Amino acid sequence: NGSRKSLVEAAQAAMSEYRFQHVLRVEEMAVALAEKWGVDTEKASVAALTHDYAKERSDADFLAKIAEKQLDPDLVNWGNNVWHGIVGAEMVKDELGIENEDILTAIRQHTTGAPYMTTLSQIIYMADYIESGRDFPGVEEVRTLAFEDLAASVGWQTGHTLAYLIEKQVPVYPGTLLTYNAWSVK
Ligand code: DGI
Ligand code: FE
Ligand code: FE
Ligand code: FE
Repeated sequence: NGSRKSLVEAAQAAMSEYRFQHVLRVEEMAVALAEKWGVDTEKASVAALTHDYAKERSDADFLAKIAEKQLDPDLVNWGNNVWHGIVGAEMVKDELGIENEDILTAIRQHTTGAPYMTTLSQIIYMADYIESGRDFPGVEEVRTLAFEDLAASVGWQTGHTLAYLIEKQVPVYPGTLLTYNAWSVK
């Protein structure tokens, strides 16, 4: 069930202490953003506590879930970074009993974003990026921006993530490109 204590325990059991501490910091930031932007803080807490639930699962687990749930067949061509949100949401649903589609969609979209994101989805996408343990050039500016213009902060993250992937010569998931086109300043 979805009580906070049970979700904290499920997250802790599913991942390293280092990642668990990241999850708790994402929850803190997501709740602060939810208060600022008038979103249900309990939904923000549940989505944050479960967003990386599947991050340490095996590739075989993800491939089995893609087949079981008949997800987009192209997903098999990607890897953990793309799977742990999109496919991981199915594990959160099936293993933790989270049925709320707003929460599941926010988990699905937390890495790649999407052309349309609810305020909850935008909050989880941003909280993951700007939680207090993150440190990269511009983090203070984008933290401030998320509390002033949430949509602009989504565009900021998407542009910087795309530039980072290209700089690293990492393949860009098509959904990430759709997010960039939708949220970059025209
Ligand atoms: O799970 P976290 O580390 O907290 O953060 P995340 O889920 O936002 O991102 C995980 C990784 O995914 C990060 O190193 C960047 C990478 N990523 C984001 N978009 C794409 C991507 N990797 C690929 N290959 N393609 C993408 O479009
Ligand atoms: Fe993640
Ligand atoms: Fe993220
Ligand atoms: Fe995360």
